[in-house]
Amino acid sequence: MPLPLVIDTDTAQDDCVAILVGLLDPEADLRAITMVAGNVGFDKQVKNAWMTLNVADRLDVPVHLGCRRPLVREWVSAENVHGDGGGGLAIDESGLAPQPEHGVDALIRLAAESPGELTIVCIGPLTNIAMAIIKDPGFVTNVKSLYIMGGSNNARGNITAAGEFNFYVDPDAAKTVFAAGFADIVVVPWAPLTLVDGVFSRDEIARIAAVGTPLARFVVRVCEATLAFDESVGIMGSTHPDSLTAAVLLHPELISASSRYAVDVEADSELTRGYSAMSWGVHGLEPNATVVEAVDRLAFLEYLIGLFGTATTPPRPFDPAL
Ligand SMILES: [Ca+2]
Repeated sequence: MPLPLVIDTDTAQDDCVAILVGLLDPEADLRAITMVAGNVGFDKQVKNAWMTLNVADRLDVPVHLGCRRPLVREWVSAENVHGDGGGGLAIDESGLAPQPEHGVDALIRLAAESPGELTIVCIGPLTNIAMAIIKDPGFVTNVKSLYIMGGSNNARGNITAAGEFNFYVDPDAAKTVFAAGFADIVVVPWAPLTLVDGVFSRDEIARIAAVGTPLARFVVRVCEATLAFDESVGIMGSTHPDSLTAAVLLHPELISASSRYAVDVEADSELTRGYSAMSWGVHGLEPNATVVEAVDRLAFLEYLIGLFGTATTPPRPFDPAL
Protein backbone atom coordinates (compact mmCIF):
# COMPACT_ATOMS: atom_id res chain seq x y z
CA MET A 1 0.00 0.00 0.00
CA PRO A 2 1.42 3.42 -0.91
CA LEU A 3 2.11 5.65 2.09
CA PRO A 4 -0.45 8.44 2.61
CA LEU A 5 1.36 11.75 2.92
CA VAL A 6 1.07 15.51 2.73
CA ILE A 7 3.98 17.77 1.84
CA ASP A 8 4.05 21.03 3.82
CA THR A 9 6.31 23.29 1.80
CA ASP A 10 7.70 26.75 1.04
CA THR A 11 8.09 25.73 -2.58
CA ALA A 12 11.39 26.81 -4.14
CA GLN A 13 14.24 24.81 -5.68
CA ASP A 14 14.66 21.53 -3.76
CA ASP A 15 11.07 21.70 -2.48
CA CYS A 16 10.12 21.13 -6.14
CA VAL A 17 12.29 17.99 -6.20
CA ALA A 18 10.70 16.78 -2.95
CA ILE A 19 7.24 17.25 -4.45
CA LEU A 20 8.35 15.26 -7.51
CA VAL A 21 9.45 12.45 -5.18
CA GLY A 22 5.95 12.46 -3.68
CA LEU A 23 4.35 12.47 -7.12
CA LEU A 24 6.51 9.94 -8.95
CA ASP A 25 7.52 7.32 -6.39
CA PRO A 26 4.98 4.45 -6.41
CA GLU A 27 5.56 4.06 -2.64
CA ALA A 28 3.89 7.46 -2.09
CA ASP A 29 0.24 8.49 -2.01
CA LEU A 30 0.54 12.29 -2.04
CA ARG A 31 -2.83 13.57 -0.88
CA ALA A 32 -2.21 17.31 -0.73
CA ILE A 33 0.33 20.10 -0.71
CA THR A 34 0.08 22.73 2.01
CA MET A 35 1.92 26.02 1.59
CA VAL A 36 3.74 27.89 4.35
CA ALA A 37 5.63 31.20 4.35
CA GLY A 38 9.35 30.64 3.84
CA ASN A 39 11.83 30.71 0.98
CA VAL A 40 10.32 33.21 -1.47
CA GLY A 41 7.15 35.30 -1.80
CA PHE A 42 4.11 33.27 -0.74
CA ASP A 43 2.24 33.58 -4.03
CA LYS A 44 5.39 32.75 -6.00
CA GLN A 45 5.74 29.59 -3.93
CA VAL A 46 2.24 28.58 -5.00
CA LYS A 47 3.21 29.16 -8.64
CA ASN A 48 6.30 27.02 -8.15
CA ALA A 49 4.16 24.21 -6.72
CA TRP A 50 1.79 24.36 -9.69
CA MET A 51 4.74 24.33 -12.10
CA THR A 52 6.03 21.22 -10.35
CA LEU A 53 2.65 19.47 -10.51
CA ASN A 54 2.42 20.44 -14.18
CA VAL A 55 5.76 18.93 -15.17
CA ALA A 56 4.63 15.63 -13.62
CA ASP A 57 1.18 16.00 -15.26
CA ARG A 58 -0.42 15.93 -11.78
CA LEU A 59 -2.27 19.24 -11.54
CA ASP A 60 -5.05 17.19 -9.90
CA VAL A 61 -3.18 17.24 -6.54
CA PRO A 62 -4.86 19.80 -4.25
CA VAL A 63 -2.83 22.82 -3.12
CA HIS A 64 -3.94 24.44 0.14
CA LEU A 65 -2.71 27.86 1.27
CA GLY A 66 -1.46 27.85 4.85
CA CYS A 67 0.06 30.52 7.07
CA ARG A 68 1.42 33.58 5.28
CA ARG A 69 3.77 34.56 8.10
CA PRO A 70 5.45 32.98 11.15
CA LEU A 71 3.63 32.71 14.50
CA VAL A 72 5.34 35.70 16.13
CA ARG A 73 8.19 36.97 13.93
CA GLU A 74 8.27 38.94 10.74
CA TRP A 75 8.76 36.75 7.66
CA VAL A 76 12.35 36.48 6.42
CA SER A 77 12.97 35.34 2.84
CA ALA A 78 15.75 33.32 1.22
CA GLU A 79 15.38 35.01 -2.15
CA ASN A 80 19.10 35.81 -2.09
CA VAL A 81 19.66 32.03 -2.18
CA HIS A 82 16.90 30.85 -4.48
CA GLY A 83 15.99 33.79 -6.75
CA ASP A 84 12.32 33.18 -7.55
CA GLY A 85 12.76 29.52 -6.59
CA GLY A 86 11.45 28.34 -9.94
CA GLY A 87 14.40 28.96 -12.23
CA GLY A 88 12.61 31.89 -13.87
CA LEU A 89 10.12 29.47 -15.42
CA ALA A 90 6.37 30.03 -15.59
CA ILE A 91 3.26 28.32 -16.86
CA ASP A 92 -0.12 29.58 -18.00
CA GLU A 93 -2.13 29.46 -14.76
CA SER A 94 -5.56 29.98 -16.27
CA GLY A 95 -8.08 27.73 -14.55
CA LEU A 96 -5.78 26.90 -11.65
CA ALA A 97 -6.91 27.78 -8.13
CA PRO A 98 -5.89 26.80 -4.63
CA GLN A 99 -8.36 24.82 -2.54
CA PRO A 100 -10.82 26.96 -0.56
CA GLU A 101 -9.89 25.07 2.62
CA HIS A 102 -6.99 26.60 4.61
CA GLY A 103 -3.80 24.54 4.77
CA VAL A 104 -3.96 24.16 8.55
CA ASP A 105 -7.53 22.87 8.32
CA ALA A 106 -6.52 20.49 5.54
CA LEU A 107 -3.72 19.07 7.72
CA ILE A 108 -6.12 18.64 10.63
CA ARG A 109 -8.80 17.02 8.44
CA LEU A 110 -6.49 14.67 6.55
CA ALA A 111 -4.91 13.49 9.81
CA ALA A 112 -8.34 12.96 11.41
CA GLU A 113 -9.73 11.07 8.39
CA SER A 114 -7.21 8.26 8.85
CA PRO A 115 -5.88 8.38 12.42
CA GLY A 116 -2.40 6.96 12.80
CA GLU A 117 -1.79 6.70 9.05
CA LEU A 118 -0.84 10.14 7.73
CA THR A 119 2.79 11.23 7.42
CA ILE A 120 3.59 14.91 6.92
CA VAL A 121 6.80 15.81 5.12
CA CYS A 122 7.65 19.23 6.58
CA ILE A 123 10.15 21.03 4.36
CA GLY A 124 9.50 24.65 5.27
CA PRO A 125 9.14 26.60 8.51
CA LEU A 126 6.87 24.68 10.93
CA THR A 127 4.18 27.38 11.25
CA ASN A 128 1.33 25.30 9.78
CA ILE A 129 2.18 22.30 11.95
CA ALA A 130 2.29 24.43 15.10
CA MET A 131 -1.04 26.04 14.18
CA ALA A 132 -2.62 22.60 13.68
CA ILE A 133 -1.35 21.57 17.13
CA ILE A 134 -2.84 24.70 18.67
CA LYS A 135 -6.16 24.41 16.83
CA ASP A 136 -6.91 20.69 17.19
CA PRO A 137 -6.07 18.81 20.40
CA GLY A 138 -6.38 15.52 18.46
CA PHE A 139 -3.88 16.45 15.75
CA VAL A 140 -0.74 15.21 17.51
CA THR A 141 -2.11 11.71 18.07
CA ASN A 142 -3.86 11.51 14.67
CA VAL A 143 -0.56 12.01 12.81
CA LYS A 144 1.56 8.92 12.22
CA SER A 145 4.90 10.62 11.56
CA LEU A 146 6.49 13.99 10.90
CA TYR A 147 9.52 14.02 8.62
CA ILE A 148 11.12 17.40 9.26
CA MET A 149 13.86 19.13 7.29
CA GLY A 150 15.36 21.60 9.69
CA GLY A 151 18.03 22.55 12.16
CA SER A 152 21.55 21.29 12.40
CA ASN A 153 22.89 18.47 14.53
CA ASN A 154 24.85 20.61 17.00
CA ALA A 155 26.51 22.14 13.97
CA ARG A 156 26.56 25.30 11.87
CA GLY A 157 23.48 26.99 10.49
CA ASN A 158 23.06 28.63 7.10
CA ILE A 159 21.12 31.90 7.49
CA THR A 160 23.24 32.64 10.57
CA ALA A 161 26.14 30.81 12.18
CA ALA A 162 23.68 29.13 14.57
CA GLY A 163 20.41 29.12 12.67
CA GLU A 164 19.22 26.89 9.83
CA PHE A 165 16.64 28.74 7.70
CA ASN A 166 13.44 26.74 8.46
CA PHE A 167 13.91 26.85 12.23
CA TYR A 168 15.27 30.42 12.14
CA VAL A 169 12.23 31.80 10.27
CA ASP A 170 9.78 30.40 12.83
CA PRO A 171 11.66 29.24 15.93
CA ASP A 172 8.50 29.49 18.03
CA ALA A 173 6.72 27.04 15.74
CA ALA A 174 9.68 24.65 15.71
CA LYS A 175 9.87 24.72 19.51
CA THR A 176 6.12 24.05 19.72
CA VAL A 177 6.34 21.06 17.38
CA PHE A 178 9.21 19.33 19.22
CA ALA A 179 7.46 19.83 22.57
CA ALA A 180 4.07 18.56 21.37
CA GLY A 181 4.53 14.83 21.97
CA PHE A 182 4.33 13.38 18.44
CA ALA A 183 4.90 9.62 18.46
CA ASP A 184 7.36 9.68 15.58
CA ILE A 185 9.51 12.58 14.39
CA VAL A 186 12.39 12.08 11.97
CA VAL A 187 14.72 15.03 11.36
CA VAL A 188 16.90 15.61 8.32
CA PRO A 189 19.27 18.38 9.46
CA TRP A 190 21.21 20.88 7.39
CA ALA A 191 24.62 20.21 8.96
CA PRO A 192 26.47 18.04 8.90
CA LEU A 193 24.12 15.66 7.03
CA THR A 194 23.01 17.76 4.05
CA LEU A 195 26.44 19.31 3.54
CA VAL A 196 28.00 15.83 3.38
CA ASP A 197 25.34 13.58 1.86
CA GLY A 198 22.84 15.96 0.25
CA VAL A 199 25.08 17.83 -2.20
CA PHE A 200 25.31 17.08 -5.92
CA SER A 201 28.31 18.35 -7.86
CA ARG A 202 28.11 20.08 -11.24
CA ASP A 203 29.14 16.78 -12.86
CA GLU A 204 26.27 15.04 -11.09
CA ILE A 205 23.82 17.77 -12.12
CA ALA A 206 25.07 17.19 -15.68
CA ARG A 207 24.14 13.52 -15.27
CA ILE A 208 20.62 14.61 -14.31
CA ALA A 209 20.49 16.92 -17.33
CA ALA A 210 21.54 14.04 -19.56
CA VAL A 211 18.37 12.15 -18.62
CA GLY A 212 16.75 14.56 -21.06
CA THR A 213 13.13 14.26 -19.96
CA PRO A 214 10.92 17.30 -19.18
CA LEU A 215 11.30 16.35 -15.50
CA ALA A 216 15.10 16.38 -15.68
CA ARG A 217 15.19 19.66 -17.62
CA PHE A 218 12.87 21.25 -15.07
CA VAL A 219 14.91 20.07 -12.08
CA VAL A 220 18.22 21.29 -13.53
CA ARG A 221 16.69 24.67 -14.27
CA VAL A 222 15.19 25.21 -10.81
CA CYS A 223 18.45 24.15 -9.13
CA GLU A 224 20.63 26.56 -11.09
CA ALA A 225 20.14 29.67 -8.95
CA THR A 226 20.83 27.82 -5.73
CA LEU A 227 23.88 26.11 -7.21
CA ALA A 228 25.41 29.50 -7.99
CA PHE A 229 24.67 30.73 -4.46
CA ASP A 230 26.07 27.56 -2.87
CA GLU A 231 29.33 27.93 -4.77
CA SER A 232 29.59 31.55 -3.64
CA VAL A 233 29.57 30.36 0.00
CA GLY A 234 31.94 27.45 -0.49
CA ILE A 235 29.49 24.57 -0.99
CA MET A 236 30.61 22.80 -4.14
CA GLY A 237 27.27 21.67 -5.47
CA SER A 238 23.51 21.88 -5.33
CA THR A 239 21.92 21.11 -1.94
CA HIS A 240 18.97 18.69 -1.59
CA PRO A 241 17.75 18.48 2.00
CA ASP A 242 14.03 18.59 1.14
CA SER A 243 14.09 15.82 -1.46
CA LEU A 244 16.32 13.82 0.89
CA THR A 245 13.63 14.12 3.58
CA ALA A 246 10.98 12.70 1.25
CA ALA A 247 13.37 10.03 -0.03
CA VAL A 248 14.31 8.65 3.40
CA LEU A 249 10.63 8.43 4.31
CA LEU A 250 9.86 6.25 1.29
CA HIS A 251 13.21 4.41 1.29
CA PRO A 252 14.60 4.15 4.82
CA GLU A 253 17.29 1.82 3.46
CA LEU A 254 19.03 4.99 2.22
CA ILE A 255 19.79 5.83 5.87
CA SER A 256 23.16 4.50 6.98
CA ALA A 257 23.18 6.09 10.46
CA SER A 258 20.58 7.66 12.75
CA SER A 259 20.09 8.09 16.50
CA ARG A 260 17.48 9.14 19.01
CA TYR A 261 17.86 12.68 20.35
CA ALA A 262 16.05 15.15 22.58
CA VAL A 263 15.58 18.08 20.19
CA ASP A 264 14.75 21.62 21.29
CA VAL A 265 14.92 24.92 19.45
CA GLU A 266 16.15 28.34 20.64
CA ALA A 267 13.35 30.89 20.42
CA ASP A 268 14.50 33.61 22.83
CA SER A 269 18.01 34.64 21.85
CA GLU A 270 18.54 36.77 18.76
CA LEU A 271 22.17 35.61 18.48
CA THR A 272 21.26 31.91 18.34
CA ARG A 273 17.66 32.22 17.08
CA GLY A 274 16.49 28.89 15.64
CA TYR A 275 19.48 26.93 16.95
CA SER A 276 18.58 23.28 17.39
CA ALA A 277 20.05 21.71 20.50
CA MET A 278 20.08 17.96 19.86
CA SER A 279 20.86 16.10 23.08
CA TRP A 280 22.38 12.69 22.33
CA GLY A 281 21.34 10.73 25.37
CA VAL A 282 23.75 11.66 28.14
CA HIS A 283 21.92 14.67 29.59
CA GLY A 284 18.98 12.88 31.21
CA LEU A 285 16.45 14.13 28.63
CA GLU A 286 13.75 11.96 27.06
CA PRO A 287 14.34 11.56 23.30
CA ASN A 288 11.60 13.08 21.10
CA ALA A 289 13.02 12.54 17.61
CA THR A 290 15.18 10.36 15.41
CA VAL A 291 17.87 12.41 13.69
CA VAL A 292 19.32 11.13 10.44
CA GLU A 293 23.13 11.23 10.66
CA ALA A 294 24.27 9.71 7.36
CA VAL A 295 22.75 8.43 4.14
CA ASP A 296 24.06 6.62 1.06
CA ARG A 297 24.61 9.75 -1.06
CA LEU A 298 25.19 7.96 -4.36
CA ALA A 299 22.15 5.72 -3.87
CA PHE A 300 20.09 8.88 -3.24
CA LEU A 301 21.40 10.40 -6.49
CA GLU A 302 20.68 7.23 -8.47
CA TYR A 303 17.20 7.09 -6.96
CA LEU A 304 16.44 10.64 -8.14
CA ILE A 305 17.93 10.02 -11.58
CA GLY A 306 15.65 6.99 -11.87
CA LEU A 307 12.59 9.05 -10.96
CA PHE A 308 13.51 11.83 -13.40
CA GLY A 309 13.62 9.24 -16.17
CA THR A 310 9.84 8.94 -15.90
CA ALA A 311 8.26 10.02 -19.17
CA THR A 312 5.66 12.74 -18.58
CA THR A 313 3.73 15.03 -20.88
CA PRO A 314 3.40 18.38 -19.11
CA PRO A 315 0.00 19.73 -20.16
CA ARG A 316 1.23 23.34 -20.05
CA PRO A 317 4.54 24.47 -21.58
CA PHE A 318 7.03 25.58 -18.89
CA ASP A 319 9.99 26.25 -21.13
CA PRO A 320 10.18 28.03 -24.48
CA ALA A 321 12.41 25.17 -25.66
CA LEU A 322 9.54 22.70 -25.38
CA1 LIG B 1 11.85 24.08 1.77
